[in-house]
Amino acid sequence: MIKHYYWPTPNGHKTAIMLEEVELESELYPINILAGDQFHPDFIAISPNHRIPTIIDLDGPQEAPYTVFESGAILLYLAEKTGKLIPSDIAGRNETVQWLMFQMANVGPMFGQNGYFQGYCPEDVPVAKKRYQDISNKLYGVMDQRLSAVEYLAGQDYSIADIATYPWILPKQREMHRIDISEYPNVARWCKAIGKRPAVQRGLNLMSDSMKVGNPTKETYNNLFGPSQLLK
Ligand SMILES: N[C@@H](CCC(=O)N[C@@H](CS)C(=O)NCC(=O)O)C(=O)O
Repeated sequence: MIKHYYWPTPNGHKTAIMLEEVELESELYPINILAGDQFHPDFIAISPNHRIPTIIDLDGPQEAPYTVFESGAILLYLAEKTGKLIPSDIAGRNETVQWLMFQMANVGPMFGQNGYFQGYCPEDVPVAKKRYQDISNKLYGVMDQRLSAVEYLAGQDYSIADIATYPWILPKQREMHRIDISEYPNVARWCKAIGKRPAVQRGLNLMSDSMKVGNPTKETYNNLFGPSQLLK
């Protein structure tokens, strides 16, 4: 049984999709990051950087509960636990880890900054908007090039690298990041194929009505981007 600490955001979607794909039994623990649930000491005890997603595997290694935070680490852990969605040969495994790291180190943080400056920053900062939009387009270009040669990010098979990346490419994200997908036909093809998977659709549906930031209130803004973030 996996305890799943979750809120329906791009990083949260990754583990929701993964749990559906590998068909592990899970129990949902919503952490409302708009309301500040992530700062509760009980949550920080399992997720020191107060971020969702986080899991506790009640049937962990050494037959004891085992906690994992950071979405990339969770995907790897669940893939290795189940033997699914990551190849077992060294080259195939490393190809998958490489594109997973590409998402964790580039797509997530840079698209996140893009979204902040396009959608939430209380000041208009054109230089930051341009910088992060340019970097986002550049990363789309890298993925498009890769997907012109292979079916999925890690090669010919669907893997945790795709699960990590797909939630950041959804139409809602592209709109916020000011991305024109028609400039990236291979990413568009890949996106369409992944969106057809029933497990992906079920994962994306999990609490799909709850992440409506819209125009954040002062409290919501503070919890997501303001002084609360500094834990002081
Ligand atoms: N690198 C982390 C990022 C996770 C992350 O930023 N989660 C956001 C939601 S998408 C969150 O929990 N925000 C609450 C907060 O920052 O306090 C991961 O991939 O797990």
